Amino acid sequence: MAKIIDGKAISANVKAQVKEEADKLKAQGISIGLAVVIVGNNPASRVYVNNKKKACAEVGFESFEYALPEETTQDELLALVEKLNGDDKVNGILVQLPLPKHIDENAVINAIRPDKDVDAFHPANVGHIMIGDFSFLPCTPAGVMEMLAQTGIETDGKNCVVIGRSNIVGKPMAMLLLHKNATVTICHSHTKNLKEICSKADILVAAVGKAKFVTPDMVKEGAAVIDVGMNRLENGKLCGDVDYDACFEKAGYITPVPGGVGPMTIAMLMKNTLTSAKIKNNIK
Ligand code: L34
Repeated sequence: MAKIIDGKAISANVKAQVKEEADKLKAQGISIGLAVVIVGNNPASRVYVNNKKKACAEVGFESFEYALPEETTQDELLALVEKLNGDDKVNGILVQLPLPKHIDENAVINAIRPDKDVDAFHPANVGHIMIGDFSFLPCTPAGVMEMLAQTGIETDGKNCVVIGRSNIVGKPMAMLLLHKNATVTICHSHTKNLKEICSKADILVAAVGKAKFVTPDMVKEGAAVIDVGMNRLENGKLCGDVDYDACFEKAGYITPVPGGVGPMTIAMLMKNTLTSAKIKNNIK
């Protein structure tokens, strides 16, 4: 029977640490600000952005929301990013993805100043991560690593399988596990023998975007099963990429959805914003 990894509790620990440090900075007259940009009316993005603003309030950051209409042009969005790049009150800039189809996401990501890129999506930061010399880690994979660490799940020498190869989760997730001495396999839609590969994983990370994709035959007895999926079922319920109920008996550890990786993503965003402010003010 699996032990549930409580993302809410672990994210609360991370946010408490961030708040403690933010309070120290405040005492020195340094305030910390995060700009959150949302374009269009994606209801899921709205929820996530609201959760980010709420977290800012919890840790004592200022948040500046820019909610732009669906019809916003790429040039208008780039102009806003440019303005935020130069705004001294803004330590971190987050442009919530996905963006409307007429906007080139890469063009927007490339426009964010790397030292304010608290998502760590800019190619300069991606490169730093690849080398292992970084200030920011992408929030979701960093959140997964924090969950593993706080739960006492060893990565050194372990077989880790990541399902999904997105720039936001799959690829950086694999790299962070590699930095912690795991043997890492990345699976994707063209992978042959997916079940066989997954069922050898000590740590299985699902980031596919398909509800209940991971079934018990893909899970090794006692494995840690980390669910990055955030799928909305027709009944409006949230569901991860893992068939949670079916895998519960076989897994050693499992993350729920909601209350698993989602809150961790937000806690790590707070940590990155703090880091950005510390770097700017030469605080170690
Ligand atoms: N730029 N875009 C940018 N940065 C990110 O880090 C994200 N991501 C992903 C989507 N687009 C992004 C997020 O913020 C996914 N994501 C995210 C953040 C928070 C939550 C889920 C996804 C979250 O709060 N999840 C809650 C449930 C929320 C609900 O009720 O819908 C949970 O408990 O899992």
